[in-house]
Amino acid sequence: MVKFISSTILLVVLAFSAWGCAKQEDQTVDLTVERSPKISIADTRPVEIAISSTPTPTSSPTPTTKVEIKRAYPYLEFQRTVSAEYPDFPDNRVYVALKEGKIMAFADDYEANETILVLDISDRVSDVGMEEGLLGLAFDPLHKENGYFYVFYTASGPRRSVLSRFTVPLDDPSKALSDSEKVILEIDQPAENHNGGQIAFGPDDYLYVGVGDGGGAGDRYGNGQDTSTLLGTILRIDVSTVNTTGAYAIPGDNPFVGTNKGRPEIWAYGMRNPWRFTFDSDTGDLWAGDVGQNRYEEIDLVLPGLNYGWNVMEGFHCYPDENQPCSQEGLEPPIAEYRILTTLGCSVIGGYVYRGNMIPHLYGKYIYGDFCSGRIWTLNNKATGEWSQDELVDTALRIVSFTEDRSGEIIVIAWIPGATKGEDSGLYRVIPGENP
Ligand SMILES: [Ca+2]
Repeated sequence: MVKFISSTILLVVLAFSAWGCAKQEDQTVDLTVERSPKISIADTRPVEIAISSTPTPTSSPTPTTKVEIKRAYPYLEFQRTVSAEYPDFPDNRVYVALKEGKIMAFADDYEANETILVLDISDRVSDVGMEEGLLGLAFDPLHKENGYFYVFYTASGPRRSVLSRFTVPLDDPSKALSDSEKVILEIDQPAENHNGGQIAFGPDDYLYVGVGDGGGAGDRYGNGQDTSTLLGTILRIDVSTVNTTGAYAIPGDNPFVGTNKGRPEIWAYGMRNPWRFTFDSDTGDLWAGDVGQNRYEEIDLVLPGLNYGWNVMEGFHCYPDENQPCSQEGLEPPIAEYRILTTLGCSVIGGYVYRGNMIPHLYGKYIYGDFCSGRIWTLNNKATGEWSQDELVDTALRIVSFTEDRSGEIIVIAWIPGATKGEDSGLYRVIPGENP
């Protein structure tokens, strides 16, 4: 069982059930938890990082001061922020999604000290446990003209994931129209965990949706390799048709269209819980952090129609027994993995390929982190075609997501360890360090 010595038990219990960890279900872990600022994990197994398709254990990276993390809006705190967006409305506000089912907005200003309640759907959002709630937020590619934004949340009775559209009036985009919900997609969820959560428009203006394997531990419902279900996938749908037909459409070049290989909404499958994915704003590449079971967290470069392996594999390794062979034919390996329930962390948080201007040495590198360890890494595509995985900064934060501001600079969304007021999350900027 998981053992804690802290008065912050609730927060930490929540932490270790985060986004597909489900690790307490089937693995013994002893944790020593300080009240603040960091979790230290009593795990003496060797630190192991593998990269590219030839996993090679390496030593733990040395922390650097290549960047620093600075509170972006120090006068604002929110309860369990899970997502933040910087839509292109004239009022230049920041919109944050709170797990309980609220969207708040505030001025994109360091001195900001007031928030506006944009939307409250806590009456229809099931927020139980750690992995249910309002999980994703995305603005329509034409939001400046139509006022549309989309949310992805969990609901009960029956338990399901819901993709819905809401509308803000263009003359005041800080307030959603109360009766504007248009449900677009619902997916039954057999268990409370592994609900995915990310929704994002690609450079093709189609909406991509990350859907977990349905939960339980080890993919007990067998969804990862089952393409007749939407669970365990990243979906790609066309929501521009909703007004005319009442429903989303399937892009004609989705990989399973016209085949009998699976549901036509599927873009890629074999995912366990792709909590966060993003598109490289320069190349359009789709990068996902797929949360692992008990051993390996992975970063995937997601291509259409490919099978990312779960639950035959976890990272580069056969599952459930990495020492036993498994048939890997047709399975796409990740770009990188790291071993979990070590000091490296417990749940990968997919981030962004950096395309900002403020930190030139990060340009073109994929930035991602871990919820439990607070570490942030970069993946670097070397001239040889291989990837290196380097630690960028080791923070004391519980990182839940990343976003980009209007200049393409990286914002970290994190829960604050040791917070006691219930207003316990904030946004942080990645800024140049003293010794880049
Ligand atoms: Ca995989």
